[in-house]
Amino acid sequence: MALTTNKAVLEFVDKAVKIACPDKVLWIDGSQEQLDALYAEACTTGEMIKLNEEKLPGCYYHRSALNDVARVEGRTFICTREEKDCGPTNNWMEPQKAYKMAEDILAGSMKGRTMYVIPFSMGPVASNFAKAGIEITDSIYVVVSMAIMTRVGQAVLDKLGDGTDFVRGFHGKCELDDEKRYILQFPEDNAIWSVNSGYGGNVLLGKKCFALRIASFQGKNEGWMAEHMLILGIEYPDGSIKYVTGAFPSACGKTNLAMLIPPKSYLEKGYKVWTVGDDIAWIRIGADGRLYAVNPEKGFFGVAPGTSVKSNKNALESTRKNSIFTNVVYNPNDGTVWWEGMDKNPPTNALNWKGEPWDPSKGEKGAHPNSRFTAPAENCPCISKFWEDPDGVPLSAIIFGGRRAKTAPLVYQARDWDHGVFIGSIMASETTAAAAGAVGVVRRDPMAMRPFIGYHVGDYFQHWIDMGKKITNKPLIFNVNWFRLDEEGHFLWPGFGDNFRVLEWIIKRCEGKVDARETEIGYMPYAEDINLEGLDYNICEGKKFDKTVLESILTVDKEAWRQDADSIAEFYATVGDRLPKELANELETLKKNVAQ
Ligand code: OXD
Ligand code: MN
Repeated sequence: MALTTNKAVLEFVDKAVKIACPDKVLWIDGSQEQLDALYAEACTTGEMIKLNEEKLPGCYYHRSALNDVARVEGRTFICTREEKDCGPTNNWMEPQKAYKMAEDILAGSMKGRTMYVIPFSMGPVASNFAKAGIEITDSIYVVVSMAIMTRVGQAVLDKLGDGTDFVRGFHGKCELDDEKRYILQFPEDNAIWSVNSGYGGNVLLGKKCFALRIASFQGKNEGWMAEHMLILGIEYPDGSIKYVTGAFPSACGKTNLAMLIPPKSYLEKGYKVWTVGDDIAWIRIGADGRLYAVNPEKGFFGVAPGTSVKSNKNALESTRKNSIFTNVVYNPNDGTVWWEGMDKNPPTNALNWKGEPWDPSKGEKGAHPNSRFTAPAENCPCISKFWEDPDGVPLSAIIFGGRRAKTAPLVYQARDWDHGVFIGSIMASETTAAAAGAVGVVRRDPMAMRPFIGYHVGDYFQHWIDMGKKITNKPLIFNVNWFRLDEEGHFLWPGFGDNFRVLEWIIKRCEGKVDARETEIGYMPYAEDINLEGLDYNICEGKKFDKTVLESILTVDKEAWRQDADSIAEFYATVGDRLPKELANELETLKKNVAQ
């Protein structure tokens, strides 16, 4: 039975029913009873496997199709009416053509299946930041995952009332045909259609599709920002807490930073880090002219491999109950899961992510490199008590980061807002030997949003510049780079928990408690102002981290920056004439500053 009388919602569902022809329609009310029944059903069909109730209470295992293990950027489209509005970082498809194509693919595809209607909210339901969505799907995996990642059920419909401001998400597994897989965003219609996939990033429509692609467009029109950012709070021994957001390209340790455990010397003094969000921040200007951030999600959809007690104890502990594991190793003997990097004891007689018998001694990986956990944020030992605050948390700083072997120093601070936007716009990662392809190739990933900006990248930059004019009490903007290498390829900075030492300097800057030197690229710390107390890090055999090494990663290599300026100019040329003049000016300033 429908859970609402909202005409727009009912019309949307009716239309989907007419297209996909399900046998049955089930509205998701958000009750545990209903979710338990769906888990039980998924276990009878083999879609999910119940894990060991004692070791992993309330946890389930799921395998995706072998051809369906990651987001598909090449098959993701922004369907604006005008091609020129989608910009050079997105694929474009004309909306009517896209709807027709997806409709043909979905036609009759739910015959013999149940259609689930999921009312969901991005952001705490009562918050002014929150936005409603309806996701239609024929996948129980999607329903139960959405119930972890978002707020679902009756409360969302109650808040929506007769309103029409909701995102219309239509997902169908269809045949899981990767040749006909499409992730279609219609920002001008508040709509998302996703077909032929069952992989989280493509089908949990609240996440990348809504909370970033659609929401970034909504934010531009409504005067707020949807960003690919973690949110964390740093608590001082006196109990005061300062909040920062951080944007990092993938494989830069974003989840680790969001859940960082400070070094022992800080813990002993009473410092703590609190997680508000690990992936997405919705940011608005508060009545006091400061920026406030809300995590629109309710769970973590994290990469499993590499997550261990050592690398991220808090993330691992978040997955110990009421979580779903996808494409990791499954041990049918005791109903547990495992992945590379969890510990040094892979199970014997277990099954790999494809469901095949797996022998760890043969060297083949058991978990897919993009295997995931879907875990409730409330499980996280360091979850902030303000993580569901409807007003969000006030931001002291915005941190951009990248993976650069040489050019970018450990940390530097923007001169002002526009310079900070410039720093975000030129964010980049260099490919490492671990990834396929050439080593050291710079990939520009502005604000870590390249695959997630739901409109023209030039207009997105302009929105950042325009927001700066409205924020009377601006956060400071910083860039960090944990990944400086020596000539032999060793990491010069210890990273992980020791990144707290840099966070401390950042907060001190925000509070005006520490000086900095002005350099060609912005403000940089005096080496003595980064606290190295208790730091014991071997860069490699015979080479220890010390103040001299720190000084070496706090310098500006003008030659490297000259080359970078050329590469930025190339990137900016692709943005075209919608590049804000403020950013073009910043590039000119950089060129001048690093000229001979
Ligand atoms: C993610 C991503 O899964 O950024 O969070 O790809
Ligand atoms: Mn992400």
